Amino acid sequence: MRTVWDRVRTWCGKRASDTSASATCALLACALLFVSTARAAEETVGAGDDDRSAAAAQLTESAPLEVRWSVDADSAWNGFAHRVVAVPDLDGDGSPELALSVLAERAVEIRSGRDGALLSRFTGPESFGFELCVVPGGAQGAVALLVAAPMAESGGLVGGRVSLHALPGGERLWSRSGDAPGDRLGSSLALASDDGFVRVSSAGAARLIELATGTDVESDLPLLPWWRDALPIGDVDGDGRADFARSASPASGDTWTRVWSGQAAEASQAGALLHQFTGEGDDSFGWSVAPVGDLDGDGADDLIVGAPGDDHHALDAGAVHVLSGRSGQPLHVLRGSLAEEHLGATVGLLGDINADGRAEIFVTSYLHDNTGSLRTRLSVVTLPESRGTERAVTQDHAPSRL
Ligand SMILES: [Ca+2]
Ligand SMILES: [Ca+2]
Ligand SMILES: [Ca+2]
Ligand SMILES: [Ca+2]
Repeated sequence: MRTVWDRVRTWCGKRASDTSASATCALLACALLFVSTARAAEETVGAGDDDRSAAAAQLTESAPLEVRWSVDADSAWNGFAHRVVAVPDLDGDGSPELALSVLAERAVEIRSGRDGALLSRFTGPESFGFELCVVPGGAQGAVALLVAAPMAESGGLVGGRVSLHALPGGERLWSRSGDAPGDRLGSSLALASDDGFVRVSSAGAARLIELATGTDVESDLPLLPWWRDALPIGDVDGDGRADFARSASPASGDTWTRVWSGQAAEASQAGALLHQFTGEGDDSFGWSVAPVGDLDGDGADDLIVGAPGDDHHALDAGAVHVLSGRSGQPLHVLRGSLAEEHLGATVGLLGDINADGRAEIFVTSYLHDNTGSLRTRLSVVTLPESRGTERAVTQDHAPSRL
């Protein structure tokens, strides 16, 4: 799939006259290159594991989409749903919510998981919402949201900023700026394996920050290629240790997602390669990946993979694959139906919003507005009837990628 990648560049071109949008575009370009570079390094590290790779799964189609609700971007190219993460219930209706960023508007929105209603919206500096990370006990035991703005300026310097916000209102609890020009603090975020800390990357190094106060515990930590781009995916082989997944760079033209045994935080000592899933043609399989809990009840966590360039029903209609973590076999496949719909550019588990035992996932797609521009649509979709049991929202849900 060339078009999503192209769209990022197209969007950047359209917004080139807008200084802030240009800065955001520069950041997007850097991030994509960063991912490409990291993954190129990973290819070398992981090459020896390929001998143990599983055969590419043969995917089969399942029932039609059951869309619970959808919300469309207010305008084209505004970066709506650049990042989306599930958040535990905030309004007491028993359903989890979603936090999402509208990147070009420097905004974060909290929306009801039940119906998509806007619960709150708060804004920040340039590139606010580039990364999001849910912190379950971040504000005196209440849920908080860590928001990265790696292109934020402070004192005339683009050092980046990371801030913690109480939910649902978004009140700022603390913020941290980068130390030097070009620092880009907040290029990536990941909760540390020890409770109460988050690992925050900047341009040249990473630091460990205490969530309660925002103060550094360690600084000048090395940027480990494995670490910074590995996605915790749950325990897919049932050995009690969290495993992790990575995908081919979107820019490489390759389409694969690999799953390794072991802790993401220890990814420099990666364990065995458990699965290698390969896409078809230019379907961009692996563009997005997320943990989804144990859907089929076999005691091992499963995963969800987006393929927004899937051409099964129409050119670049897109697809979402739900895969068994233990066997690697497909549990469900959801496909887009319209040309350039790009279903699956962002995917993740929301939870069970109507307590019927069937999981709801969130997924983005694109639709053409009446000017011919593309707007992002965020939808919550019920997975087809499964044999499995439902899990709570994954708290350490890592963001998927644009
Ligand atoms: Ca709720
Ligand atoms: Ca494991
Ligand atoms: Ca399972
Ligand atoms: Ca449900």
